[in-house]
Amino acid sequence: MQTPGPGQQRQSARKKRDSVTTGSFYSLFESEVPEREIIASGAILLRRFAFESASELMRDLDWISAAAPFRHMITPGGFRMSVGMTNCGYAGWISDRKGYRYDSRDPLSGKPWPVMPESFRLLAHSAATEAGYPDFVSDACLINRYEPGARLTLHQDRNEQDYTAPIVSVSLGLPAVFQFGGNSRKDKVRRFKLESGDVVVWGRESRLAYHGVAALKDGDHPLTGRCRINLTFRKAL
Ligand code: MD3
Ligand code: FE
Repeated sequence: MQTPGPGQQRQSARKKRDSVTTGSFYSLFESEVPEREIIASGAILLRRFAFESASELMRDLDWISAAAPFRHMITPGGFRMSVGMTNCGYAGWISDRKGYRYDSRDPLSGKPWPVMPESFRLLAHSAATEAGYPDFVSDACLINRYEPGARLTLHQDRNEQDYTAPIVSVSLGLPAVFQFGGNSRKDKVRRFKLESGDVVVWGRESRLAYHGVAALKDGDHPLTGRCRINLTFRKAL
């Protein structure tokens, strides 16, 4: 038998959970919590897609952050970002007084970023496949750590070479309010709650949409403690 991918594990676990926690009565409400929601054209939310892989992702994150610690980068304008960041893969996103860009090395150590673990690669690939991007190969994973009060102001992700590739994001730990606008900064912003295990695939018409994260509310999560972790998988090179 083939080893199930994270998506398959999730589906069987979800069926099991639903058969235990929902009976015929609650199944009436299943349509209100769809596991797959199109939030904009090109943007697909896969609720709890990474739920079963979450503890393995967190274990792999431990050795990544031991080799390349979370740090608060400085924006070109001289501000310290409230979100702590690190990277793994062939390239990592960095910011300093000189600008935003990808670099194959961690500026703190001068060494290449940690290798992208197999757990990360498999999850990103299976989510992208589920969302209609079976050819997605990510060469960079930016890892964001939000502590209470940390936020990310509205921005576009434009430092990647190829906008035809989607970005896959994985939320772990405390919930966050995600702000999603349009392709112009003036477009109205919609808000979504992203919870632990939620995966969103952002491609095509949504690839250059403005987005941000509201200040993280304090809390305590069994997986991460008092923080939220977000993994964003990109094709940067
Ligand atoms: C929509 N991170 O790292 S992930 C970022 O939760 C970033 O840490 C947020 O925005 C976070 O750049 C949001 C969701 C996300 C990522 C990339 C996108 C949404 C996107 C690119 C285009 C459109
Ligand atoms: Fe972004």
